[in-house]
Amino acid sequence: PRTTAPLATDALAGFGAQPAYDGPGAAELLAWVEEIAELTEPDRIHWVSGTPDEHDALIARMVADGTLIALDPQKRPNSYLARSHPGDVARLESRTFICSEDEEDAGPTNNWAAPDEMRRTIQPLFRGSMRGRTMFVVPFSMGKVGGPISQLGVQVTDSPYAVASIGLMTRVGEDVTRLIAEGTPWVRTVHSVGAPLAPGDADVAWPCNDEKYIVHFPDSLEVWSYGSGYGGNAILAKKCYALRIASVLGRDQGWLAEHMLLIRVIDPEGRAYQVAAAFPSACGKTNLAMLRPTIPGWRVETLGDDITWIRPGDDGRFHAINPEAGFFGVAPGTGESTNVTAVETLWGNVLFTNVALTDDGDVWWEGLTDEAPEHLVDWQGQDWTPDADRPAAHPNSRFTVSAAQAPSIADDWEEAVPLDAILFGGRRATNVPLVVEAFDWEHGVFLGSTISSERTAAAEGVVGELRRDPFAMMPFCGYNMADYFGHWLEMGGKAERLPRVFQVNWFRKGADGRFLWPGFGENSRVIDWIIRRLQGEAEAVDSPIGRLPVVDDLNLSGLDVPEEDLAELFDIDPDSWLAEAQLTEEFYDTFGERVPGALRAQLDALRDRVKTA
Ligand code: GTP
Ligand code: SPV
Ligand code: MN
Repeated sequence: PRTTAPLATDALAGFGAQPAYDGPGAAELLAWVEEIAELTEPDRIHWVSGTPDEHDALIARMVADGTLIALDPQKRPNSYLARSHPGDVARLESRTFICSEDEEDAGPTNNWAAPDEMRRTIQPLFRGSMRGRTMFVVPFSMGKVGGPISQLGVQVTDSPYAVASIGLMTRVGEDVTRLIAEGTPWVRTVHSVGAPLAPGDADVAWPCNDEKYIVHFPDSLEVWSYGSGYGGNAILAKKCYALRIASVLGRDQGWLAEHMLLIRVIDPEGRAYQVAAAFPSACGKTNLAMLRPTIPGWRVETLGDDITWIRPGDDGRFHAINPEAGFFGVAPGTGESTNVTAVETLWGNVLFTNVALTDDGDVWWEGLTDEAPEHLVDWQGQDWTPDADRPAAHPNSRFTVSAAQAPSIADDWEEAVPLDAILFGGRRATNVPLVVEAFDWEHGVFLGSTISSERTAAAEGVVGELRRDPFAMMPFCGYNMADYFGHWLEMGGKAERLPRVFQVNWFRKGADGRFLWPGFGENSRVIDWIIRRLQGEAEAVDSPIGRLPVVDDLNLSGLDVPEEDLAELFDIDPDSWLAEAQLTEEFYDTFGERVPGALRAQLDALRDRVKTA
């Protein structure tokens, strides 16, 4: 028999009571929660209030039951390690579905099933899936509560790890429930790890199910996720809502939901510019968001590191917010020499997943320090020494931490900011130069639509394999990507002063396989050129693929990049670009007639420029 009475026996005692709100939306919310509980049959319902005390109690319970390992509070206060099931470490694009009424609306890049059919498939999985567990009801806001660009949602979940993560990544609280009760629209999201417990069953540290479904119903604004506890599959406010569902809202309402970081760049004269950048998963957004410039006088403030919502404003400009409240960042490669801001952000209050544990109760991952400790417990709980032939931390191990904790966070990071530039990038060993500027908005949209990038560990698949990832949104666009390209073109008519568009690539390699560009803090030299372009103070030369810097105009002082590497970083090989154009044509063809004519024309124009160069 289900009870809403608080448990008397554990750390969560005294938390979880149903809030009492009146209003047109209250009954609807209650009815929905009741309906999900009828289906999933939890032992108990806990309404999350979002207070710090409740968060602490939740963490205490997870430490007590073995879900989390507490780190040494002297070394890293209030910080914890979760080790996932070895098969539940990343997003699962093959198990992600966009169930629009019309298959064409999902497009060829998404898995699709008819909504009714998918409901028939997943209903039996959710039936009784929360038995023996607590169902948490988590009201959240993306963007500050009540903000002009913000959106609300509720996640029900049987994963306390997901609840704690949502608490760090979004704004959770009763003020959200109150807005919902008053009638503010909200998105329904349901999550179950798919591991019901029979009476007397012992639980495991990371419950999940071999069968996994991450399902979106864009027409009814719902997300249903089953079987996985991993961030992108379980924190439904993030990729499922803030990108897949929100991109559909953006299409219908005239705005953009993008896989972009958001920063403020301040030049030596104190002039500030806001820049958003779309790079695919594990391709450098968090790092650029926390950039510490190596060139004197420049500063970067962090506004967001993964998702940006953009709306046309009354002033003829685009305005952007970071809808999240935390960072769910890639751990490997994060160290003093690459991202010191992240290292400082992680001083405490962090939820780590799948990193290694040191013998003195702290964490470690590849790249945190140059040398690995002599002994570690790896992400799967096994003894590890530096001569092991496997990494100590999973390549997609992550940290979850409140954004406010970054020393680089802008004072006004919760407010909307006008957008001056948009960057598109990817992980490209060849062809794509360090930086190139679009000729205009339409060409910029073309650049975004042609982005390819080498696969990373952030999702399942072969790491390193080149694949298309237009606008870094391939796994996140909730509708037909050709329509999405069209939406971007249309957005160009919605502001008088559009952001300028650039393409960047920190990952070009020499024939010997080493990165030609030092990256990280040195990327400030590219940002410097981009900002000076906005100011009309830097030169560019037209090339077949866009405007390139005059190399002498890049600030390279104090940097040891050999001449020939620099030349290679900007080399435009006509044959490779014709081959690239051919691949783009084949990619466009997968969408058939739906690709906007303006982009086909851009492709023709690119070929003409390459041939006549
Ligand atoms: P998601 O959270 O998956 O969306 O990833 P992200 O785009 O925020 O990627 P992140 O900044 O976490 O970087 C991923 C990996 O790329 C890390 O291992 C970084 O160390 C590495 N990286 C980031 N910037 C650079 C760079 O400028 N050069 C090189 N060589 N590597 C970089
Ligand atoms: C990504 O994969 O792009 C991430 C991590 O930012 S996740 O939230 O898991 O999608
Ligand atoms: Mn991401």
